[in-house]
Amino acid sequence: MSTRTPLTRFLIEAERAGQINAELRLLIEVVARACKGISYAISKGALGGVLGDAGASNVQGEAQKKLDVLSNEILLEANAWGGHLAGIASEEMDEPHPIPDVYPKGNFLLLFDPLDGSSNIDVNVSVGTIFSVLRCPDGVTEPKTAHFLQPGTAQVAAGYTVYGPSTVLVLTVGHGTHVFTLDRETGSFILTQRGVRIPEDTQEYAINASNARHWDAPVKRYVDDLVAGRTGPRGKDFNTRWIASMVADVHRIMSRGGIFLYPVDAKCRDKGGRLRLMYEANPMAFLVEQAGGAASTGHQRMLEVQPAGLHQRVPVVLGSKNEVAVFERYMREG
Ligand code: AFP
Repeated sequence: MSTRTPLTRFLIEAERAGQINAELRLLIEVVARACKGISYAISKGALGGVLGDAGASNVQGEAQKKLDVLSNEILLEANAWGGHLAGIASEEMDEPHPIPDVYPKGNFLLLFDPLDGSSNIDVNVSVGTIFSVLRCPDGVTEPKTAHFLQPGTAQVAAGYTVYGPSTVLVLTVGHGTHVFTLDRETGSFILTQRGVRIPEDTQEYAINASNARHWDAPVKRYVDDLVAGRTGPRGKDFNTRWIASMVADVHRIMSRGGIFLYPVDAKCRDKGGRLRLMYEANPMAFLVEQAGGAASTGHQRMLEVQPAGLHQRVPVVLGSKNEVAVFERYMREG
């Protein structure tokens, strides 16, 4: 008998264990199937006519790539008819997307960044999809923005899919973080790691160092001490990586530890930060905490931030929990 555990079996066993209900199981299956479609579209590269700019901008004022638009459409179409959702929010859409009246409504809200890291697509570097699932408030059938503005602690599921050398889905339903690898021969996501544990300490950090002149003093001091290595107050050498695809940088941390930082700086202060709370920071924070790591704004646990806007940005630090605590100490010391 096969010892391989496909995603479907994993989710049925989670339902039997009372961790999820049938509607949430269907939701996750549908999102995973949509991610397979995105993976296949991306893998065509220049042969698929899907590279380059779409010729429009999103709510963030950022130029949309063709694959941003296509990924968003794949996720919207896949989730419209299943009856598991009351509403959808996306980085690519200003307002929440209603479920068409011709379809039944469900009890969940789905939020996603359909293609994170899209500035890397045209140079064939890993990109990904990030998603977050919330409960729709009781009695609400036409959810408005306010109904989505729940803190990260309210998430019932979160995940990302990295479209890299292999396509990997990383998922939590609140009982650990688990890794599934796409078997392209069968089209199934197969469980390849049950119960990720992020090492509590690290010697690897991820930050965009070109922003150094814009950093606040505590951030500058923290990074300078990392660079000083064993000759400085940290007493050990550090290595650095910056892929500029959050999903890829976070997946490295899931795989071997590390700390990821996108602090607020003079360049992005007026926006509140670079990364978005609802569909980037919160799902990643849920996944990282469920894997034994930590995620914060530098001052506050990420999952406890009370959202004020659907596309709100926040400073982000996450990863190996002892290193996140060291960064937070630098921030307290000023
Ligand atoms: P894009 O989706 O516009 O490529 O942005 C990716 C991202 O939101 C996140 O995935 C990266 O960690 C971060 O931005 C990279 O930001 P910089 O381009 O400022 O390094």
